[in-house]
Amino acid sequence: MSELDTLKRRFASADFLSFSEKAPGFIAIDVKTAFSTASIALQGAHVMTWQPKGQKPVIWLSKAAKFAPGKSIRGGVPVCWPWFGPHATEAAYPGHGFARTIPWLLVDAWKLPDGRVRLEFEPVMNDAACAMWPHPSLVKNIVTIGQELEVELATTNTGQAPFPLGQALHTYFEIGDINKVEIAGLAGCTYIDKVAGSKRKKQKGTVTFTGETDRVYLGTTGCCGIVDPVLKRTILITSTGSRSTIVWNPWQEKAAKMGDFGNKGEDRMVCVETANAVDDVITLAPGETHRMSAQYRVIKA
Ligand code: TA6
Repeated sequence: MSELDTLKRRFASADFLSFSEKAPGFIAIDVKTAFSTASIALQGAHVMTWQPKGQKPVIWLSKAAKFAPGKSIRGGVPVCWPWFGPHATEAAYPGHGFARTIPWLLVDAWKLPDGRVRLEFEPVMNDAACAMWPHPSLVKNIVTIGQELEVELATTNTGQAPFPLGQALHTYFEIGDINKVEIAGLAGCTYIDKVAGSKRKKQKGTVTFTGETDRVYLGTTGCCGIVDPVLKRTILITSTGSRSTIVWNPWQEKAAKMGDFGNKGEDRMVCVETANAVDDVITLAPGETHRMSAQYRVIKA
């Protein structure tokens, strides 16, 4: 029996789930709740879309996204784990870790008493992943879909030695116009400006966009907002277990080089990523579990 048929059979009673293939062997899970709809790729336990009823999509997915085993999806909520950015010592290792490009299993899915739907995923650690990550560990991605979207990464050190843990929920948000949005809540934070030679600067006021923007904010407090005057809404982002926030828009030239943003897709997206990166990388002691979560909610601007 195929993996798709196995999933359909196992979750046949879950009337809030349906399964399909976006491409051969590339399984997507569609979730319908009383509050919103969402879709999640099994590869990477990758939330691709989330749209509350009465709202435009909140999570952006490129119209030119590629759905192929081992290829990261442009958009959604990529899981960057167990490192963020380039590997500390191995240049040949994939940027942002391997979690987003390996298969994951849907280990459970259920409806909460309040009508939200919760799905729990675990990765299938193949030989390549184990070779890059020699630390005994478990990781779960727990996605809760309702009037809000919540994504939580839980990592447990099951070994006898501590290890460094870098991670990010590399979330792409749908906006009306990158030239007009502002990000509030990061004022006063130190950030690494990756388009200015990784110089450390201090954020003054809100973040606005006039060109390629790639910043790692450090020691962030866990709450910021994307103020969007075009879509007349604010997307509130609250997080737990995270001390870094990355803000990214590639702008036209870099987006064109990446080739999977579609026609001016970069004008309609901004990444605000909940993370632990650079100075904020975690050292996870044996037996310890670290949880990092992000919650997204739309309020009228
Ligand atoms: O989070 C920002 C960033 O690190 C940028 O530097 C850029 O590389 C972006 O991630 C996209 O990375 P990806 O591997 O998904 O193309």
